[in-house]
Amino acid sequence: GQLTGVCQSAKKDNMPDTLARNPIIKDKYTADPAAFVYKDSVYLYTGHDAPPNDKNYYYMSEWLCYSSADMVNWKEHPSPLNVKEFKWAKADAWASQVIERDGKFYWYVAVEHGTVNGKAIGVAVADKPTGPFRDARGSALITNDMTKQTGITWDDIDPSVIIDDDGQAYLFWGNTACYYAKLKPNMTELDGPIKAITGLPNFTEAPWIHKRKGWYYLSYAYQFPEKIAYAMSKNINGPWVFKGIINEVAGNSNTNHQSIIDFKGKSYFIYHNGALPTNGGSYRRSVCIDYLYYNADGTIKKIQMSTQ
Ligand code: FUB
Repeated sequence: GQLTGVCQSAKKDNMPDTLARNPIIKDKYTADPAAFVYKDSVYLYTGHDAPPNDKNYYYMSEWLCYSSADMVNWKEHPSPLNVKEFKWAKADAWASQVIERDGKFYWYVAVEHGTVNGKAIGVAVADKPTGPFRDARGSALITNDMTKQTGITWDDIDPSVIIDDDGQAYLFWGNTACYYAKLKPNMTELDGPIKAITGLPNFTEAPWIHKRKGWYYLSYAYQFPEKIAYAMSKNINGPWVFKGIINEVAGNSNTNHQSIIDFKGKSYFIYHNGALPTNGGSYRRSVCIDYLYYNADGTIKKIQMSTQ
């Protein structure tokens, strides 16, 4: 597909000074970004908002994949995954995240389950970051009857995955309650109980787990319309210490859904707003990227959104 980005004069390290102008994808509505760095590139996975013209709800049936070597020029790859790939699911290609382990790529996704009432989390696998991805289990990894904290049917959404330095993988997810569990080395089965996390005030959804310089960071959507807040811990099992808001409500979008990465020496905050001029809003969202800066003590400075 045709892509965006402004051409910048390259510096010595070949990284341009500025980012692509937000929103970075202008020919489709994109939501729920999840980025990861593999070899020399960033791979960015998004949902695809596509409701009928006169409808306002989350109508999403496929995920999209983009890559960039400089955070400015983004290449679109053919959609590597559709909700139809999960035979046990019936709809809703909601938020997701991809991670690599031993040369395979695992894509954790939230969908609507076909027979267990409510949302569920599945996992797909591929040999390349651009797919094609195939259902890795033939069944959901997490279903609504496995989590009892909230009484709602949509608390099993927004998976975020990390492989710690000791090789242990963890899955975080949730809406209203934030859950986490260990994953087996095969990345497709839980390895132990599901636990609910405390100490995250106004947790709405969209947990994103990352580790940097010995600190674990758990960022998440706070209140509704959503701001993005975060907590820090020296231990992935907590206790988590709330550190405040890093991003305000993203313009005219009720949701905000962040992804945080380091790439080639800089840190990035990737999120969505509703800034596309044609019908952009809460159900027609657009992925944006701005710089993220850490303080010397590891805390995160407030994001300066370059577009609302
Ligand atoms: O895109 C559908 C839902 O909206 C996601 O799962 C949430 O994080 C919110 O962005």
